[in-house]
Amino acid sequence: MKIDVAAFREQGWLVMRGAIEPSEVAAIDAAVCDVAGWADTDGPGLHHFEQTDAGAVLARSEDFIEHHNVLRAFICDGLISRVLGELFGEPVLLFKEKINYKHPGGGGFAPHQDAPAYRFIDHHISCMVPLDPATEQSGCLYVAPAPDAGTTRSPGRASMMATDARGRIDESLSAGLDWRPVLLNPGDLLFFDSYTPHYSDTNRSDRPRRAAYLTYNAASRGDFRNRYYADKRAAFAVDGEDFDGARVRISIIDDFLGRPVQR
Ligand SMILES: O=C(O)CCC(=O)C(=O)O
Repeated sequence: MKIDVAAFREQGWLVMRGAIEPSEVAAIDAAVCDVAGWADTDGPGLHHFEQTDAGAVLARSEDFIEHHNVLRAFICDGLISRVLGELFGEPVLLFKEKINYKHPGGGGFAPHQDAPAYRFIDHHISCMVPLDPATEQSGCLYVAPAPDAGTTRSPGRASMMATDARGRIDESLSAGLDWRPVLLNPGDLLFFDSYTPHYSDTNRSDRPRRAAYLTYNAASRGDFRNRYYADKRAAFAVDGEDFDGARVRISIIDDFLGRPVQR
């Protein structure tokens, strides 16, 4: 399968259609269900819930690869890390892994770039692996070229846009971006740079819109995964599980628009 490295560098994202065989998609789907089950049974992983009109639902799971062989092999040894090797121009290491479940009524994400949320190193590339159709109704991602797209992205912070205190792209700037919906089906992959502006809406469909997001860095920069999760868990222990009681804290930055669970 051709990997269009030039297109990725030019626009900051790359869609590969039908990259994963249906049998492998089915295996990943089953594995994601295992991880979701851990959230209800005090199993491994870092899990976050949100309130919807239908009740409290699982919003995100992270930090699970040590506990699932199928996911570890897919994430660390499969096609995705090979494609990332081409995009970075060198071997890669996993920085973090997460699943966003986006149940019906689940929150969207305000316009942001991921770079400020991913501490310790200034350049990452993520791969979105949809497990359900990502449509405008179900809350697909919208991406936009960064204002200086087309310049070299690695390893500088040249494409970082001004943010507000919550870490979201300033509204005056995000309003002027050329946003494009990324419509995906299971089996497709979306690769995007940690400086690529993106946002998504609430899921207005009647089915979950699950997707895994797998984030990598160039191996020559070092292995930061353990440090990232130690830091994130420590920050959550200090700062709690919400921002101002109004929005669930699932990231280092305040970009998620989901509501805290009512207790
Ligand atoms: O899953 C989504 O709808 C958006 C995900 C996202 O932007 C994030 O997790 O930072």
